[in-house]
Amino acid sequence: MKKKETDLLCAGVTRRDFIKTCVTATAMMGLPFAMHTRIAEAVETNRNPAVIWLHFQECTGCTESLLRSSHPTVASLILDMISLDYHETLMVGSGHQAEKSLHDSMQANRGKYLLVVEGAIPTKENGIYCKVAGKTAIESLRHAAEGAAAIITVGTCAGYGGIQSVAPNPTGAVGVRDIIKDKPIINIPGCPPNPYNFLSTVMYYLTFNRIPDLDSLGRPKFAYGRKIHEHCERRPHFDAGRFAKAYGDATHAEGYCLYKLGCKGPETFANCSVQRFNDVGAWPVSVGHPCIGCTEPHILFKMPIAEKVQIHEPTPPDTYAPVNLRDKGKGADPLTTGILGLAAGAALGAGAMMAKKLPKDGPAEEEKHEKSE
Ligand code: FSX
Ligand code: SF4
Ligand code: F3S
Repeated sequence: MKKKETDLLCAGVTRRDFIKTCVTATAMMGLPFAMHTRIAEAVETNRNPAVIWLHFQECTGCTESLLRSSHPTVASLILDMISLDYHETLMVGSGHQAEKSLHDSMQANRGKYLLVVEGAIPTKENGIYCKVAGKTAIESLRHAAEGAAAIITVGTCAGYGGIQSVAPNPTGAVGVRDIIKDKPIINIPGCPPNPYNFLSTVMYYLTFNRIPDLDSLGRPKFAYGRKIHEHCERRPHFDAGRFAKAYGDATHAEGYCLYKLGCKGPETFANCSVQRFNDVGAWPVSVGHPCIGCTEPHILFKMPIAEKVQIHEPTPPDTYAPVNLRDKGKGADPLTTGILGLAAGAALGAGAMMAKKLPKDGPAEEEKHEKSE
């Protein structure tokens, strides 16, 4: 048995759970099913990258949901895939001992470690509103970013400022990308984000040794490339004009669309309606709460929950056959794509269906190569 596999089993992750998680992550990344073996291999023989995890202005919900959730496999895998050298919430050491771990890891792994950041960074009054070990958040971030290979922000606070940055933004809170300009930054927004999005991003990095394709807000396209409105189970009600009118009334109990209660799904890019949370298939809309746009910096806490969002670019539900309007006349006709869509739907499982949700620009070179094999 390979050493890494032993480690995983010791960490309470069965071989079956491990492969299942790799399959889920493979589907989430929009990669062909067969790639899950390469991902499993990369994790098992991984470089065990050193990770430094900093916390600034936040509620710590991101770490809580990542590591103390009902996802024992996800939590164990995250902790086992990486060498977590510094994490203020989890580490046993404190004071000078903790600072020494941070310093030693940055020295030993210079240029190679991953820096994970949770929480916004206050910039007003020279950053005095958030200090750890006598250093402001800006100082700690700049110092840790210097030797990092890449930075992953976890949560909308670290990505874009989050709740702290809501007007009048008394502390001048901003996201990492407003301060660090010379390092690759991957944003995994959400308040909190789905643990699988973080897990899949790390797995992608370990497998391909590069960061995934990102959208204009620095989010991996495989997880944030589609609006949740496209896969929402209440979408047929939206299309039929059936809307919940009040919490707890008959229309709400019937499961009607939550748009008129303020659902931001039509303008929110995320995979919640597909990936869901807590291994029980739940997500905000499924339990009757409108999406509050927690992955969108211009929506989360910037728009009242009950306010209806303007729909700028209506997108069809995912169940319709794809029709490429821009290339009208060049591709297959809608009837053909409809029949192909039905055949594909019958042939593929839910995981494989995710594989067609590739970024608009198509797969990266390695992925194309994998597909042609
Ligand atoms: Fe923010 Fe995360 Fe929301 Fe809380 O670390 S994204 S307030 S869930 O904790 O940063
Ligand atoms: Fe679902 Fe919200 Fe879209 Fe309605 S508006 S279909 S509840 S995502
Ligand atoms: Fe956030 Fe909306 Fe998903 S509130 S968790 S993006 S459903």
